[in-house]
Amino acid sequence: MTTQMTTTETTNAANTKRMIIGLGLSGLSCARFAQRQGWSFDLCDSRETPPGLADIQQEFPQSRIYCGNLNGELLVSYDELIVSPGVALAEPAIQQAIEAGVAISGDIQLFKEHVNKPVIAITGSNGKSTVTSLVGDMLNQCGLKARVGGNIGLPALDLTDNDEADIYVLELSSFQLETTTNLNAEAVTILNLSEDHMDRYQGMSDYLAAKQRIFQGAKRVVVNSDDQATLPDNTNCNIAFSLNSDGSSRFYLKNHDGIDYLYREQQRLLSADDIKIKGRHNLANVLAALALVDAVCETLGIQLEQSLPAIREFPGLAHRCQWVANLNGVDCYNDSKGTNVGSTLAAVNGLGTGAKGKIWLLAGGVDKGQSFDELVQPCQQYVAEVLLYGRDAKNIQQDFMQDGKALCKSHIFDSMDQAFATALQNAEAGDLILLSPACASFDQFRNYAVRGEYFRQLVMAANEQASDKLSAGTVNDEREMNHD
Ligand code: UMA
Ligand code: ADP
Repeated sequence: MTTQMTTTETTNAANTKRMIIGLGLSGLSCARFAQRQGWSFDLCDSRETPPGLADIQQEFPQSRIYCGNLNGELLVSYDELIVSPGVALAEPAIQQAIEAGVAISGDIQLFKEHVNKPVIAITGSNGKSTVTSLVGDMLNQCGLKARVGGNIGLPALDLTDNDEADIYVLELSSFQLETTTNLNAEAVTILNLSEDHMDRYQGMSDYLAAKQRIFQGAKRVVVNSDDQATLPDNTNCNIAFSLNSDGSSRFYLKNHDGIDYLYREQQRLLSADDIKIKGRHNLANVLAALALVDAVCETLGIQLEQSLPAIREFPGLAHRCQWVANLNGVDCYNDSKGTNVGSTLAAVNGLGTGAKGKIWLLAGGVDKGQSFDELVQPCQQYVAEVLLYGRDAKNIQQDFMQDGKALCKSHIFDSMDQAFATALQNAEAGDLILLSPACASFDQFRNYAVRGEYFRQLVMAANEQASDKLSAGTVNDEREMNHD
């Protein structure tokens, strides 16, 4: 069934009968917003006992709360459904309501209708959080008050509790965009497109169609010249960025005497060596951030040059190709946020290029319906062995086979612990151990951050053992020396 996306601009009428679907972060931010507006509303969640239910009942005593399977008959009795991103519009009960003419909305729709400050909106398959945070830092560096939220973890509506912002920077997922109409943002971008969430979409064109809703009413569109899928149909007001210097993009990378520099047209802005976040994918992220800030300079009365110190200082976000420790010459990286093939490709290529040794890649979890074929070539080039664990490890291994032959070396383990122990046993000085699962985490962990922290602790425990051994060795050596 194709999801019907008949989202409408909502009415702000206090007497509209509203149902907020989903009791996660977004649903609760919508409920708090609705309460601040003095609207009446009910709440529901498809889970029998959503987390924190008792507290939610206490916080919203005026609302009826329905838990368990969504009920179409109930939903058609409302004027508007405010649907959380984790709930698919394809749910039969929601489709029944849409067919009956019930309006569909979401937290970003409410946000856009309430806020009248400029908005920068960022989507894409990978790099959203990195670019969103960096753009926020760059604007703050220019002396503005930029507030950052959305899919990055802080619901957009939670930013509206006071009105101090000069500009909002929002990370938006395809799920959020499905319920957003005419965002009318000052500047928007689809950073890149690769397979993700194929369990929620019928294919890439369905997934892209959701992302393209970000273009609706946008004043400026930042496009990635290296990824044609990011271009809107109307190309009038685009600002392009590219990792190539073929002259077609306003922001680009160019090499002089072995050093990459970032340019705006003829102006050299900064050197790649000045940027702390590593890998070519991160240079693309910085170019995108520069283009987005450039797009709002005139409106906000700032100069792009003012923002550059924030780029030099940006340390990167946790769980994204984050260095953890060096264990006897083996660097360990936590890229737990690598939850799809595109991000793991970027991590393997980014860390593999220039590495002295090979990568021991820990991957696996819940595969979200994607194909892992694209990983074969970079794994052949840079990876010693792919150490697989988690629910869909077998699916990944199957994609690494052709006519019964393994295209790259892989092994399935019962747990991440075992995979890590094997990597550690076999890695030689100069090699890397990289957790970049290419999968979602929720078969074994609460979320990617918990998974990344678990990996970090495995590394730190191994680090302590190694230094205990070292100091035991030192003591023994000293004893032996004394004895002598
Ligand atoms: N759920 C149900 N039934 C319901 C409601 C939720 O089973 O009735 C389940 C969902 O399937 C999901 C979980 O509960 O597994 C959370 O869903 P939610 O819609 O309540 O999620 P929120 O807590 O509101 O968090 C959402 C985003 N989560 C999703 O889109 C799944 C968060 O992005 C985002 O930070 C937050 O809003 C604030 O805007 C997370 C994410 O994984 C990090 N996003 C995806 C991604 O980045 O790939 C899109
Ligand atoms: P998102 O918010 O889109 O998930 P993040 O900035 O959190 O993006 O990064 C998620 C994962 O994608 C990390 O593993 C990171 O290393 C990788 N990544 C970041 N930027 C890019 C990019 N431009 N292209 C491909 N992968 C990227």
